[in-house]
Amino acid sequence: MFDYFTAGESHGPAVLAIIKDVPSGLSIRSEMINKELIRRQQGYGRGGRMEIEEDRVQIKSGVRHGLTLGSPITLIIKNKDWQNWQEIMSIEPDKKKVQSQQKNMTIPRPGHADLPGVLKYNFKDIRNVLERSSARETAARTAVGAVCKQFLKQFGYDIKSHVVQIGDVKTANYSDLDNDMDSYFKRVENSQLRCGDQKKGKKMRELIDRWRTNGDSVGGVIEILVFGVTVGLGSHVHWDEKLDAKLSRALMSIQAIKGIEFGAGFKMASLPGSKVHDKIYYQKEKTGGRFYRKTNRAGGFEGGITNGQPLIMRIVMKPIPTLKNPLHSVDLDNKKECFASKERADVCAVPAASIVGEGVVASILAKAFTDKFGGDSMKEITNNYEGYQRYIQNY
Ligand code: EPS
Repeated sequence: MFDYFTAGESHGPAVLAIIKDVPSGLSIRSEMINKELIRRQQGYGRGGRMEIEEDRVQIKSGVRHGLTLGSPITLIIKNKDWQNWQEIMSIEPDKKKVQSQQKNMTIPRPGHADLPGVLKYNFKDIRNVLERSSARETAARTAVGAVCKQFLKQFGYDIKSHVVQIGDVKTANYSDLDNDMDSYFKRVENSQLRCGDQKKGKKMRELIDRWRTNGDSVGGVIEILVFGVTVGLGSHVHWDEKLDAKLSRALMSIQAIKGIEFGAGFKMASLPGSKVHDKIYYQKEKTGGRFYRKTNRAGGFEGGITNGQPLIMRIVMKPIPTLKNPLHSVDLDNKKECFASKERADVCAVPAASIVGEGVVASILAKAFTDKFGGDSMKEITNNYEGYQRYIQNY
């Protein structure tokens, strides 16, 4: 369940997604998907495009009277900018020869899919690659993520994210925070940087403004957290069933993401085992016993299986490759050295990617959850889940 694919070009008529199997009886509203789309559009550092777009979903199948039917769900988000690109991006043959009047894009941007894309697909115009490699596609993934979040919410899962680094400005990771978490994450939601530390957020904003003035771009680090996770999702039995690996693959597929770490992450390399592994405790309660930990350096996984602790993941986003002050490149037409194409671009898309990351995590967890507790309807899944919870409590 919850397999999906996306389609659509950045300046084509729309981006869309089809989710293949969703259990029946899940309550879905356009507004809940729109809320996530709006969150994704709000981050600081975006370029002119975000002033044009006003992302709203159209649900075209799989939902009746607000409830899922178990049939594929089609989600469409129109590209408002299509108005300005109808001829260049025409689906019909180019009778007016607009394309021949427009120059092909022939100078690849270092760091972008441009050069490997044209070589692989035998294109002379880089636009044929960049339209699909564009991060516009993440609007569709965010919409899918909203459906998956709604599913997971029924079982008490809560996915949060915040920006912990922009350029060299760093703020505390979740494990180092001693704030009240509710008010911390309220501040994150009210911050255009998605940073819960106001002073650091101001510095991040100044940094983005500086790189904008310099015609450059800047990346950062996002932390994604999941609370309320059941013990036992994923498996140690097969390499491709390890859930931390599945999450890594999905998160690494977000445009411009170049690395991931869980829990204490790369810091583990410099610590002895005794300072890394989370000691196990047991508490006898009225409802049965409970294993627990006082630390969470594992980030919620042992052996590729969720261990009942919150999931903690951090992903690094490289600076956007489209630069106002472009880098050295080579023209595909004449092979002469020159500077890369200048396109309208974002300076920093880290806060926006933080929302995309939440959605991508939701899609993988919804799938893992139904792999374990699967059924055709919400009722059947709920029964399976509750039976397992009873078993765990009585273990
Ligand atoms: C993108 C380039 C920019 C971004 C775009 C991703 O678009 P444009 O080329 O139209 O200025 O704004 O992101 C989105 C449209 C979006 O919805 O996130 C790129 O090259 O990846």
